[in-house]
Amino acid sequence: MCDTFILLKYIRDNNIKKITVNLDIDIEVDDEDNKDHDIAPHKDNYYSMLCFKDLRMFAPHVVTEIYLSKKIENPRYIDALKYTTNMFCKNKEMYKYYSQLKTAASVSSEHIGQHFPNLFYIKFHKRGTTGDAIDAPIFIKDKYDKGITFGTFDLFHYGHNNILSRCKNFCNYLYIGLSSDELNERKGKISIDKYEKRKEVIEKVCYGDEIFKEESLELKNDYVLQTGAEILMMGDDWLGEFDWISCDVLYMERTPNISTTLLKTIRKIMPS
Ligand code: C2G
Repeated sequence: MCDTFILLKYIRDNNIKKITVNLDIDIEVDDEDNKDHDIAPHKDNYYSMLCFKDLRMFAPHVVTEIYLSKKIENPRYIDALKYTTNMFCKNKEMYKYYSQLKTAASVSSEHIGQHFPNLFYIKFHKRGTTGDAIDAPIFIKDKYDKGITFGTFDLFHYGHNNILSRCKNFCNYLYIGLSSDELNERKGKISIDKYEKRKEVIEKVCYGDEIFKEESLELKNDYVLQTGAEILMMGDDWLGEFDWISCDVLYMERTPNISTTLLKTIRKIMPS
């Protein structure tokens, strides 16, 4: 398979389907009965993208995921970004590129109200990062079975809530590695809320199926192996940091304008 393609995941007849749009040549569809329908292969790139738009018109909001193997340079393809919910990038450089594009779009009056998909960088374990990787059925059929995430979750806020709920969306069973007070001290980030209090709060939000103590950053891979997690999920402040871990790793956008640091500052200025 060519290394330059877009993968779309969409829903039709209550079933999740996928289309691979090869940017250079044609379109491949994952099932026989769709082949001669509205997404038949075209030689021309432009028509390939038209097919994508047609699909969106037939059933709005059904194109849920797009996976890019290559940065889109052609403005005609950039249009495709308007028609999807989640966009997965193949490497962190591509992620940074689209992240900047998104930030620029959000502040430019020209782009007010313009939709831009949620961005992700996914590092596939073992499957490499070439075009073949996307043929693995991970995002296509189901959620991952077991997922894992880590954090301090001090002064729990809606940014934490967001990431945990999104992590839970990607897996059936979510492990949360909650950093120990000793680990925080070693990192020079003494938490206001101590371990038991932080754990209690996380239990209340109910996204995690199992919470355990993270004693060391270096043990991440051991935790992954012990739990059998197939995907590690983190915010993009950790972009690329855990690519070495032996499971798929997904980085997602942080919630803007909120952080524990900000809350600590507010507490200092306005002690209760
Ligand atoms: N986060 C977010 N949006 C925010 C703030 C945080 O999405 N506005 C995410 C972070 O990216 C992280 C998770 O919430 O994935 C937990 O953040 P922290 O509590 O700050 O924990 P952190 O110090 O990043 O993790 O092995 C990692 C360690 O346990 C520390």
